[in-house]
Amino acid sequence: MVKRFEARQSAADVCVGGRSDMSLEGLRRTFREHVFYTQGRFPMGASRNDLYMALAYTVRDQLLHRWIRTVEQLGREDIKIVSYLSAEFLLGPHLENNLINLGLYEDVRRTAEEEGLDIQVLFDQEEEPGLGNGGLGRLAACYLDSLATLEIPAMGYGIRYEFGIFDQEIRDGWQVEHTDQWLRLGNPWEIARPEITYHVNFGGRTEPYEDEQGRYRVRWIPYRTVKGVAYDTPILGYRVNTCNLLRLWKAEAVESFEFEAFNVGDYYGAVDQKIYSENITKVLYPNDEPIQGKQLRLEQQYFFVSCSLQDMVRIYKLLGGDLSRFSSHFAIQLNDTHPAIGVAELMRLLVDENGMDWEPAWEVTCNTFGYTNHTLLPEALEKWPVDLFAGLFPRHMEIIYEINRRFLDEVRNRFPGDEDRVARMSLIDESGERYVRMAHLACVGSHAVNGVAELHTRLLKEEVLRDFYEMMPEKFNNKTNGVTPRRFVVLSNPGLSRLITGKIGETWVSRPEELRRLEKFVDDPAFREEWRRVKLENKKNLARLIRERTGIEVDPSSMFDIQVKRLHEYKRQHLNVLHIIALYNRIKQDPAYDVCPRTFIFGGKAAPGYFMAKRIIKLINSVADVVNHDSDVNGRLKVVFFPDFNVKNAKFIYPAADLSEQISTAGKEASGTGNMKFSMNGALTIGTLDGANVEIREEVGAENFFLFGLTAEDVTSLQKNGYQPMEYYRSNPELQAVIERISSGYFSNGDQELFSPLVDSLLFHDTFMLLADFGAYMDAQRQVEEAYRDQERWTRMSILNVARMGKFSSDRAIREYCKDIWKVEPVPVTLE
Ligand code: 4GP
Repeated sequence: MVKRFEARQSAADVCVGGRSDMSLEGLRRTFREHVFYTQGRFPMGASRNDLYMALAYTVRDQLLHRWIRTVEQLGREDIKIVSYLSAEFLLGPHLENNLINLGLYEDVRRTAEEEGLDIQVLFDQEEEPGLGNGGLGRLAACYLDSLATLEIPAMGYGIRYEFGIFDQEIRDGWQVEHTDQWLRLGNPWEIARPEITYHVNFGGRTEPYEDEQGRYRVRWIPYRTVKGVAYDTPILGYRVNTCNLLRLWKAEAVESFEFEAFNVGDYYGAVDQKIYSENITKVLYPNDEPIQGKQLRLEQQYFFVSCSLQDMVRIYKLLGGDLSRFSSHFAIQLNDTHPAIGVAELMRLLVDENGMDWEPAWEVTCNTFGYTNHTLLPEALEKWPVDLFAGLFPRHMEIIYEINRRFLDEVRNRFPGDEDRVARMSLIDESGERYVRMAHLACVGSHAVNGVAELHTRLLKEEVLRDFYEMMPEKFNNKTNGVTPRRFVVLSNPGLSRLITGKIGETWVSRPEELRRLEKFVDDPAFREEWRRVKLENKKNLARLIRERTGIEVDPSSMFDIQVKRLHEYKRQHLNVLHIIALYNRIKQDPAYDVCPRTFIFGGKAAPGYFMAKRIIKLINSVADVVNHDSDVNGRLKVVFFPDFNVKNAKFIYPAADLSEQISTAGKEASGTGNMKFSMNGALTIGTLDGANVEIREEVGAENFFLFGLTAEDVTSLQKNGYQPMEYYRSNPELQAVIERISSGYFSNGDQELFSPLVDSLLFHDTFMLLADFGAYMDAQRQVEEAYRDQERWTRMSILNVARMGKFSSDRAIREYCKDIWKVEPVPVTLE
């Protein structure tokens, strides 16, 4: 009976009319129905959240139709699917983005208005899923958007953290963390799939045995088993019917374990088991913390990777696929090393669970995986103590040893007698305590390895992964990051989008190369005037928000100089602060000093355990307190720390920037993506030759970019020759005065201890070479000031930045991944 029902129904049958009706009347009716039937309210009694939920469900109904059709397509054996494995997806609010992609934004805004609702208030009601730390997680979200927009069959796989990245409050200038309770009021965008579950094992031991054909086999007898349950979120592309799937896993207890404990009367034991299991997906780890020894994090990684791979194997078998051809159906991308254990897990699934021999299984594995590296910082390269790893995953440890044994044989073959190289390349670090090197596992088990900007990829080849590059250069390729113009221009900057569309039509949204056509309007004074008007409006919006969140009044006609990103010493927010203090000192020395009025805006979270980063936040706020209230400054400089920078707030920040601060130490920032978001919104960049800044400058033209500072090569050679920060300090009186301001306690009510860790670190170590770059940075800032004073010139530069940023659309990046790494083609989805 059930089967017959299934056979007769196609998506089109179910979806004609009814809730997928896109007419205004249809939307209004569906919305009212959801208020009543889903939320259980009369319109009069509906809370803001009820109304938001009802609207979200109304929009989701539109997605489901497309989603079901897309999933039907995925069920074809001849189609290759991209599977993006990422421990983080920093999606941002769904509602507005989905409306834009559906092309329903205006209709729904008007309908809401007619119902007496302010749509902005409903947008504000949405809690964003903060399932990521920063760049890496947001990149994954942009890539999902582009995959769907380009009609590529794809799934995202990750973790459904109950608590995402913490909420940041600034109290007395310090960062205070609060748990992020994004699921508190329900999540209308996900669909629980309690029927899609997998068991994931931990601990225990392995045992050899002979199978029916007398072959040597190994089985894993685990100590514990946890259940993963799928939660699916639809990801719709821009103005297409492709609606892909983001499948996030939640950990639950396996019932049988509970019952066993119950049966022996161990009630608390049963509950413990439940708590233990559920812990695995409780909370996202803030990055930038030393990860070694964080057992739970390793458990999280394995948990989601195992669920995801089991899911793919199940899907493939369902289609009748032969596992020896698995890689022709799935292209799996490892977003950094967090899912790298997948290499060993796929081997285990193929060999142990599906009886494949090692060699063909290894071939499948290598053909399936690609690996993206996101960092050059040695301390961020994941490695796990062998004892911890083997304790949790005894079978994977054996598999990794076997992979390593075979791999090191190859190394010895290629480089006879070079045992140093063998030790360097081994999957096991044996230089002291023994570690499993996850990046090495990812390199060996993937057919493609990529960095995220040209400079980054070059440095990977030359330094971090040099041995691997020498042995297998064909694996290495660059994929410069990109960001989605839908969220970061259309949604965030409607004023600018309208202005652009008015001039060149709206095709730029999916083909941003076409923004080039704006160049011919750069000489049109009326266009430039309009351009400035839009920027000013955006700055007024941000000014309002700043007043609301911090109480600080800022002047929208001043230059908005913005640095928002995670707090990290290598990103050098404190170099920015040194510049502010230098300007302040000039004013104090001569109150008539002609400073260009500026509002310095900072935002970003520090990892809770990162002492220096938290101190930098305190410094920013302390400097803000003094500068903002000094009558000599008289409002010409303002400093703001915008609390709780996240995707939702970002919407107001990027479009309001005049100047974008991209000032990391050269060779440290893999790519950066904020740099792209700013520039696409018409901000000019002051930056070092680091990450994607290099390519941005190439695209927009050196004359439209404020470059300063050491190159990556300079940094390396300075380090080699014994960098002495003190020399720079001694030879620069302005720098001395700046440091003196801080260390004297001027910003800390006379407390000379508060910032001494920062000052000492700069004077005696300065790992990130702020002092070496300070002079050049000051000069570049002077050029910024000069340019800004000439508003016509500035506007031209701003227009040219936007016109030439097409390359940095995530659509371009995803096209490259599809062609060079995944070998996949678009599969258009029709609604009939
Ligand atoms: C970040 C990198 O630091 C950043 O340069 C890059 O743009 C971004 O990944 C996306 O590729 N890394 C992380 C991380 O966010 O957690 O390692």
